[in-house]
Amino acid sequence: MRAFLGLGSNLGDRRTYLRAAVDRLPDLVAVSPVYETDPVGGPPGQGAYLNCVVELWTARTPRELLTAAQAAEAAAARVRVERWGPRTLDVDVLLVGDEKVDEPDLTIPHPWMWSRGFVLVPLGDLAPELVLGNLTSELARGVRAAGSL
Ligand code: A4P
Ligand code: MG
Repeated sequence: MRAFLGLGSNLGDRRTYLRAAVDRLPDLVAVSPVYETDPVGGPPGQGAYLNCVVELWTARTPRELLTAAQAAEAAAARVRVERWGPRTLDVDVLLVGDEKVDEPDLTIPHPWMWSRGFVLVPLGDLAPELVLGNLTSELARGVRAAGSL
C-alpha cells in the first residue's frame, strides 16, 4: 500500500531531526521538499516549523505505522509539554492506502490534513492527484520553500 507520513519540527536543529526521522522510517520510497511554515494553533510566539511529507510503499498496518512514527519521535527525544506546542519532532500518519481507522488513539486519514497547508503543499509534491481541489491559495499562505533534506 501507498502510505504518507507528515513530519514537522520547530525546536532545535530542525532539519537534523527531520533527517534522523527519515533515516529511521521503514519502507521509504520518497521524501518531499522541505517547507518552512507558520505555526498553526498552539501557544503564541512559537517558532516556525520545518515540514515535509514522506511516502512509504508498505505492507504494514496503520497501527504498525503509528508505532514506527512514535519510535521516530522518541528517538528525537521529543518532550511533550503542551498540545500543539513546540516539539523537536512530530510524525503523523496521514494516509495508508484507502484504509479508514477511527479509534481513540488513531484516526486515518489524519483528521485535519485536508485543512493544513503545511501537509497539503508537500503532499502535493509527491501525489498531486490526492491534493487536487483541497489546496487553496489561502492554505498555501505561510508555507515557504526551504530546500531539500
Ligand atoms: N493520533 C491519532 N491519529 C493519529 C495519526 N493519524 N497519526 C494520536 C499520528 N498520531 C495520531 O499526538 C496525540 C495523539 O494523536 C497520539 O498519542 C496518537 O495516538 P501527539 O503527537 O502526542 O500530540 P500533538 O502532535 O501535539 O497533537 P496532535 O493533535 O496530534 O496535533 P497534530 O495534528 O500532530 O498537529 N503547525 C505547523 N506549521 N507545522 C506543524 O507540523 N503541527 C502541529 C501538531 C500543530 N501545528 C503545526 C504543526
Ligand atoms: Mg501529532
